[in-house]
Amino acid sequence: MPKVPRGVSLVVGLGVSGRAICRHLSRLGVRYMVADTRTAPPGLEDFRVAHPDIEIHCGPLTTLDISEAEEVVLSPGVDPKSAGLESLADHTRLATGEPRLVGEIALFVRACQAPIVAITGSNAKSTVTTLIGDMAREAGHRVAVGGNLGTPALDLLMDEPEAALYVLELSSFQLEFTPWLGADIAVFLNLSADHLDRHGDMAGYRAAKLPIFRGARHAVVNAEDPMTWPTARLVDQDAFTTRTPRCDEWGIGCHQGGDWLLHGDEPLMPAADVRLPGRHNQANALAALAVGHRLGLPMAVMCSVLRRFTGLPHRGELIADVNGVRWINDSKGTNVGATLAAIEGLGPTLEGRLVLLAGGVGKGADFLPLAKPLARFGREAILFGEDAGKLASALDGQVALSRVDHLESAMARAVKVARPGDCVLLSPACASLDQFVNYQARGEAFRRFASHLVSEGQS
Ligand code: UMA
Ligand code: ADP
Repeated sequence: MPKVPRGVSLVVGLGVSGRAICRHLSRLGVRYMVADTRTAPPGLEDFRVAHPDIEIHCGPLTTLDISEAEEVVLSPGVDPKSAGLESLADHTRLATGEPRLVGEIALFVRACQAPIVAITGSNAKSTVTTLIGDMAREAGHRVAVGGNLGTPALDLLMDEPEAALYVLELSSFQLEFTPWLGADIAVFLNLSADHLDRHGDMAGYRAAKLPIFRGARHAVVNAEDPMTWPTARLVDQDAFTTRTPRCDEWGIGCHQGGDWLLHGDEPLMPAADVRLPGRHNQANALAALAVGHRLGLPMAVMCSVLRRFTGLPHRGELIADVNGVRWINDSKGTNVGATLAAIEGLGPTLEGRLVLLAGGVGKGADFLPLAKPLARFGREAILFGEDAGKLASALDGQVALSRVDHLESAMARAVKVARPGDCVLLSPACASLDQFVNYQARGEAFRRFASHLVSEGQS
């Protein structure tokens, strides 16, 4: 069996993070080789050209002897329970006493000199990360923004080494192999069921995210969700809420006859001036304000960003209004919490009802929380993909249901059932990987269809 030689590190995974890890190790002059559990990972030939001297092993890890590898750096998408890795879980490196199995962020922390703002949660990470980045940039800071959002953290270090602040979106997959983070500000936004196929249950999922607080100087947490609180309270801990704030919480309350964002009893701006729609996005705005305040950013600058920011693609994005029917792309709604927020955020704003397009890979989630809001706001739920059956069982009797094979057929059905005043909402509550390359491809399919309806002038 091929073997990783003693003293040589192993990078597992040839995806976006794996390639960033390799570039970083090459620059540091560390000896390493690469393994990918797939027999033909995408981008293999390009990698060989870029790194002609690096040995690559493709296929199950059980066919590679990793017992003497110096350190194994795992890509986030690789399940640490994969056969071949089990022997490493409890090992530490003799030289440093650190775990031998780490992720990309462990390497980032070792190399990063500037303060880090780290953001996790089940939903709204990308939105809040982007908002904080925009606020800091607008206030004149040299800021680099990335992580799970898209640009790997190690690529930021390489491409933007002069940054004075790194704002990172971190997933549970990244955090569970981060032995020490030391963030200046650690933000835990919310917790709802996701990735349970990997983490086992909610306790396991939360435990994977809690390393966000390791070594943190400040925390920003959700006052309404104790699952986001660190196990031991940090001295400097801020909380946001959509209720009237207590003490110096960040919240929403009545001022001049309307809802305002408040810091304690200090009015900041009318809630309706936050450009992003819905109460859930006002919570996101408050989380970003709490972080920005800790960073010392001027309130006027932060509020002007909130007035302007229209949101990221595939997150509650209005694509078309055809004959009085709005088509909204929330393809990034890949778990129940996100879809719940979309239904409850949009439902009350409609003259008509919601036609929900949902389905895909449910990742072991319980879909029952969607039943009541759909009974209240739904016209029909059109279900597709691998877990359509599980969704149907959870929603049965609460809202009209139809089952189709694919998103294309779901959209065709939506054209038939939606009435003026309704909203056709793609918020699948599931990952896309059974039928699409990623959630972006799913959202683009929706965008093409809805845009075509506009050019056809029909609904
Ligand atoms: N894979 C294997 N064997 C391997 C390596 C990867 O089968 O040896 C598979 C994985 O199971 C997965 C796919 O390849 O299906 C990609 O995995 P990866 O670890 O190579 O992923 P990267 O391309 O490095 O992208 C990762 C994040 N992906 C995951 O965590 C699955 C990206 O987040 C992130 O933008 C990128 O690093 C940069 O930091 C995506 C994501 O879906 C958007 N994240 C999840 C989420 O947001 O819910 C956590
Ligand atoms: P993440 O990076 O955590 O996936 P995004 O900002 O990309 O977060 O948003 C993901 C999904 O979560 C989108 O469908 C969005 O509409 C929804 N969402 C946004 N804010 C919230 C919130 N505060 N609570 C629940 N869902 C939210």
